[in-house]
Amino acid sequence: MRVAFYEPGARADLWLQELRAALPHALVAHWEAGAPPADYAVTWAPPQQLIDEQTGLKALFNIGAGVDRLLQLRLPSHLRVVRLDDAGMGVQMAEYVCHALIRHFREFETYAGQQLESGWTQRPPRTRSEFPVGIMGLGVLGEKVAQAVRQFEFPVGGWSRTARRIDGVRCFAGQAEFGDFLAATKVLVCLLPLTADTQDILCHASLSRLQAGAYVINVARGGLLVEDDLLALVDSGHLAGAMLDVFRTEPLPLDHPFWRHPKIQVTPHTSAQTRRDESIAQIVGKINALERGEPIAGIVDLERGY
Ligand code: NDP
Ligand code: OXD
Repeated sequence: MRVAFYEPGARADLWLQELRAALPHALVAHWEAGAPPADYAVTWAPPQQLIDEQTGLKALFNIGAGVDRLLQLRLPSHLRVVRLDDAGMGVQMAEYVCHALIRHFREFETYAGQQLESGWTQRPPRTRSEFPVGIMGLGVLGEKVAQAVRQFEFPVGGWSRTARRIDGVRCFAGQAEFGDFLAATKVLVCLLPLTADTQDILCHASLSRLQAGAYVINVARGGLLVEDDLLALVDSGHLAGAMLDVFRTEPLPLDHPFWRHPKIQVTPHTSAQTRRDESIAQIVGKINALERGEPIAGIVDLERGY
């Protein structure tokens, strides 16, 4: 069996070394133009040429949960694209979102400001029922985040494309229930994939339907959020602020107003990093399952875009 590996980052050699160790009977090689036909490809941000040349792939594994970038390429409709299914990212997302939520709810930013001036003033306690959390996207990561947020006894809602049932989560689905979902949300967490249907979904029209003083946490993709609309709504006071991990342009340009905005926190696309060990274990497990003719999870619907 041949496996073609492509990853433009600095850690490509480590991936290759560990993939080889996990697939001792396979020939695992860095993909290069003109490479022999492979049975599987394991890639992040591959070039179009890899897709065009490797026409006999049984599956192409994306080293990430989001496939928006991959789906910008011209892919044959029969190509089986497999994305990462949690692989250690769920717990990181839960950490990040709970941190952002609690930092906002408990006003830790205010205390950090006070400390700079040796201030000692307790803020009055806030009530959880006044901070309902709404999670856009109840997939692998969204559901994990919903469960983590529930542990802190916030009311939790969620919105997905098709109807879902999750214990303790008020579920909304589809366009018909989008308005009700927004109106029921004070802390919005975005965990949607970036697709033709979700591009720019966080815009003036939707964000202004959130409860007054709402807070936005975007950990999915920058293309979901219209950044100027968010800024305008924070500056008008309708939104209390935002914690953002993903941006329309990454790295965030040095002159971007988010850097210096007192009500916006930014992190460098780090809310859930790909864990090499867990990802390789998952990918190798799936290659072995496919070789045995068994079904696998995480196959992307190319038409739907996720
Ligand atoms: P999943 O595919 O498991 O879940 C996607 C969810 O979004 C599903 O609940 C789906 O609905 C819902 N959805 C999709 N389209 C729509 C729509 N048009 N309207 C309403 N709901 C919709 O994805 P994951 O949970 O694994 O990952 C989510 C995203 O998180 C990734 O696509 C990626 O972009 C991002 N991500 C970001 C990372 C970071 O470091 N910042 C790290 C990892 C992922 P349904 O259930 O009905 O299918
Ligand atoms: C992913 C990411 O999609 O890291 O996995 O953003």
